[in-house]
Amino acid sequence: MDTRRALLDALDDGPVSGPALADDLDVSRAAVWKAVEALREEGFAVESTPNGYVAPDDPPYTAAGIEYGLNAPYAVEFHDAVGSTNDRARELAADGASDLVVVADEQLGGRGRLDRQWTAPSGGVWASVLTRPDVPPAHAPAFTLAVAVAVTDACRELGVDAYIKWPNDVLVGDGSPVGDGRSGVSSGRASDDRARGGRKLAGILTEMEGEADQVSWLVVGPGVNANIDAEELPTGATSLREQCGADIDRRRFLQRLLERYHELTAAPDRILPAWRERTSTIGARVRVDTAAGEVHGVAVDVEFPGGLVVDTGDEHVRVHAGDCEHLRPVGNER
Ligand code: BT5
Repeated sequence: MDTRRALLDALDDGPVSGPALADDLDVSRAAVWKAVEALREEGFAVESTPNGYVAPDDPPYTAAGIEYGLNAPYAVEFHDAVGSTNDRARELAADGASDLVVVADEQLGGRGRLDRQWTAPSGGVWASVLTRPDVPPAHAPAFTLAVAVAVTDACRELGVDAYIKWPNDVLVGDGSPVGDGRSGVSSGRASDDRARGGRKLAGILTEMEGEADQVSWLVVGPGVNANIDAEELPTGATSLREQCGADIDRRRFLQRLLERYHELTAAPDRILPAWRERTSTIGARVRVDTAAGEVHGVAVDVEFPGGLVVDTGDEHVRVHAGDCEHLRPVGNER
């Protein structure tokens, strides 16, 4: 572990004596001091007190702030603005990096699936997690499901009633009558919401490279509309600011998301059961656009590593990728 991260971890446990940390890490006192100075330059205002160095009360949303107190083994690279965090993570993957999260306040060229645009103004949680899991490429969809669960749980901790639409959307509101006070749905958008089965709070873009039987690198990129006005987003989208009526602590939110993602990917058996509990797709009448054509029917299950099982009335069809539309509000079924 490098001195910077060791220092951040030590600060999380209370005041840190520079000389003691130097001894613990077997580095010079000057190296510890340099690490302290570097954190301060990053905006992480380490205080010097008679008991030693102390972390700031209100850590910033920066690399140091996100790594501080993070209970997951990822280093963070933070950008005020970047083209796409997934593109940056792919560059780092090509250089051999791993266990790294690229985070940006704003993306100038955010991407959705199939080269669609992703609107990513300042204030969002735009992140790409780069790992090299020891699994075959066919298992990659399970990582999308895992991060969808992680995003959903982080939103629910804020009191937002988020749920997952297969395969990669996190939505709010299920088309319940407008004015029920549950979803913050504005009347102008109600019919849209019903058609879509909710308003989109987050999306996920997963990309990878691999050999026949082994993933080389995997980038899972959640994008969450956090402290953004809905007017800045495409129609049908919502944000945590809108849902909560106030700005959220993006640092804490991203930490929870990353911790949950790490927890689930370390115990892959838990991913599917957790996903099933948080989705509105199972039980819904759906239309899925796939490369091979449209599939209509009732979604009955999700199977490892992430395929949707659709009962068409004649047979059970397994869909591995595609855009899914809920044709009927799921309302009470959820
Ligand atoms: C997705 O694609 O939902 C995946 C989005 C992934 C974004 C993250 S941000 C961090 C990382 N870096 C990246 O460059 N990307 C990832 P898809 O299912 O194809 O949905 C795209 C569609 O969602 C667009 O065509 C719009 O209709 C809509 N959309 C665009 N921006 C949106 C936003 N901010 N919120 C909600 N919907 C949006």
